[in-house]
Amino acid sequence: MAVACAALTACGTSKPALPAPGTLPSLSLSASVQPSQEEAPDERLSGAVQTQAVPDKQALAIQPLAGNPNPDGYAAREDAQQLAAELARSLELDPQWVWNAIAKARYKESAAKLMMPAGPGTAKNWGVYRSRFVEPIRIRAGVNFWRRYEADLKRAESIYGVPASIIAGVLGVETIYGRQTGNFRVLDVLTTLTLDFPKGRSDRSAFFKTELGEFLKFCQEQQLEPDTVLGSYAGAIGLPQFMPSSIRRYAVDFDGDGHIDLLRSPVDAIGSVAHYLAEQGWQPDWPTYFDIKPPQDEQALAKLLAPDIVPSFSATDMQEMGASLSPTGQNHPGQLALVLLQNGNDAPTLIAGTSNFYAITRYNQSSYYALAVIQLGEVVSREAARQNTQTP
Ligand SMILES: [Ca+2]
Repeated sequence: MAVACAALTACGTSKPALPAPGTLPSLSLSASVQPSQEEAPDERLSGAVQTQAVPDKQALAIQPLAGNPNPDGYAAREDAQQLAAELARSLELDPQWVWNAIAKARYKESAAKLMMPAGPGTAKNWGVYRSRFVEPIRIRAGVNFWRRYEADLKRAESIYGVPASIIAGVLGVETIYGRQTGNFRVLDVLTTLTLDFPKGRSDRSAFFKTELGEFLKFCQEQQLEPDTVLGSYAGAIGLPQFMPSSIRRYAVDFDGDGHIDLLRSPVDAIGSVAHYLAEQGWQPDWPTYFDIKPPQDEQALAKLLAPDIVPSFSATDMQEMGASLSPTGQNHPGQLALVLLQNGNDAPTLIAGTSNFYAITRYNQSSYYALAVIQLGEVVSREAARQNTQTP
C-alpha cells in the first residue's frame, strides 16, 4: 500500500508500505503516548474491566472478548477502553467523547490485510509503474482540473514556490484529482491498525495510534463526527491523501471559507500540497532532477548509489567520480543523489535527483512515486497549455 493509493484500484497493493505524508510520526505525540495493550493481559483474558478508564456504562455491559478481534466492533474491548482513556489524557480531549468515538470503531480485516507487504515476484519496474500513472484517464482528468483551478495552482506556486505542475502531479497520482479518495471509515482503520496491527511485518501500531489521536483532535477542531470521515485503508484523507497528523500540521484553508476540507475543497488541497512540499525544503526555481550518465567504474557507481535518494554529492563530486551530468546539472549549486529505478530485466533508469526530488519522496518514500508525480505533472501542464493556445 501507500497512502498515495487511497484508490486501491489505481495502484493495487504492490506499492511501498509507507503512509505519507506524515510518514514520520509526530515526535511530541509518539514520545508521550506509551503502548498499553500489553499491560494487563490477565485482566483482559478474565474479562475484568477497569472501570476508572471507562466512562461509558452502556459499553461496560458488553463483556470483552479474548482472542481474535471482535468483528462487531471495539465497544467490548478493554484495550480499546484503555486506548480511549490514554488518548483523551494525552490530547486533552473529553474522555467521554473519545470513548463514544472509539466504541463505534469496527475491526477492518481488509485494512489489516492491505498492510502486509506485497508477495514475492514483484520486481520493480519503472516502465510499468509509469504506465499506471502517466496514462490517458489521469492526464485527461488532470487537464480538466488544471483548466478549472489554474488560478489557484498558480497562486499556490507564487506563495509557496512549488510549481503548479508538481502540485497537479501529486493530486493526480494520489486520487485522480479527487475521484478515488477511499471508502474506508478512517476511525475504523486507524483503530484497527492501532489495536490489531497484523503480525508478520514490522509493527507500526505506534504510528497509527498517533494518527488516531491526531484524527480525533482534528475532528474535534473541525466539529466532525469521527465515524463519518472516509479515507484510504491507511487512514489518509481527501484529494491529497494526507494522514491526520499532516492535516493538522500542514493543511491550509486555501479557499478562505474558514474550514480546512481536503475532501470537498480542491482549492484547500492545492494550497495544502504546496505548503507541505515547501515545508519539506522545496527550493523555488530548482529542477527536480538532471539527466546523468553513471560512471563506468563499479566502485564509483556503488559509492554514488549508496545514499539512495538522499542528496549527498555535489555536481563536482559526481563528475570527479566519473559520472557525466547535463550542462545545467554541472552548475547546480545543491547536493545531488544518483537515483536508480529498475526496469525489470531491462537497463535501469538513472537520474540525478535534487533536494526537490527528495522533497517529493517525503510525501511518499519512493523514487518511483516521485518520478511519476513529476512526469504526470509535466504532461498535464503541457497538454493544458497546448489546449489553451487552440481555444479561441
Ligand atoms: Ca477551505
